[in-house]
Amino acid sequence: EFIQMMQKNKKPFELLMSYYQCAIMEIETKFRVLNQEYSLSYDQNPIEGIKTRVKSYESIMRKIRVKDIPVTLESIEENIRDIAGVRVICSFPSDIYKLADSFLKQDDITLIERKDYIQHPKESGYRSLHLIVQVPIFLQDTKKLVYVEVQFRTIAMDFWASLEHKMRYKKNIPENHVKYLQDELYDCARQSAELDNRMQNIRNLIAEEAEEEDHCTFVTLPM
Ligand code: 0O2
Repeated sequence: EFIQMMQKNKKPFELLMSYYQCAIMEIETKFRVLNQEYSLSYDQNPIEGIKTRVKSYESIMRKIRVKDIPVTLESIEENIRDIAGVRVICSFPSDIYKLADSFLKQDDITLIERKDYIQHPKESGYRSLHLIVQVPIFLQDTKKLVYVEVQFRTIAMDFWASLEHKMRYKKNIPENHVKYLQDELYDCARQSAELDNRMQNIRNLIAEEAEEEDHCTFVTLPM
């Protein structure tokens, strides 16, 4: 059904996909700007990397089937809200919340849904902060609001999720191995969360010490 719809609507479908690409460019630029500002104002680079993707046809098709979505362009556009995906990778969990706040304060961004899998990890052990937002893109004579999913992860969260994602889509893993791998991955997720917290604490301590040092320099200045 999807393939028939695609054949009938090849051009409009390609156009819709190009809007998602434009929305990704808008969002990616916003994060590049924030990173630049943080690096100039605080000598910090909160963003380690940004990955982007437009959902593949296969993945869109799978979602239509699983969620039983009507096969029309309008319904795909309204119901599949993660066709445009931007993944922002940070070093520390605190950077994730700081960036998400600055991003959501921007007046052209509308928050549609927020899922905090860092505070509430998934059963698999998956951690990440997900935001579904709408961003305007400006076309020749119209403004179009486009859904984008932004996933914020630390390096450790991303490392874990990439490996787990590989296992999730691997077929032919024997049943007893699946259970072993799930348990191992869950344990790794727990350990990586602990590592994130310990690294965050070290960074907080270093920042506090630096602040105290600045303060000391200030009070010991000669009169
Ligand atoms: P892909 O290949 O990354 O595009 P939704 O189906 O999105 O409407 P859900 O489950 O509420 O419903 O969405 P959620 O939880 O916000 O997660 C969607 C995306 O988060 C997934 O996209 C993955 O990218 C990621 N994700 C969620 N849970 C897991 C997990 O347990 N392991 C890993 N590795 N990634 C996860 P897609 O479309 O499933 O896949």
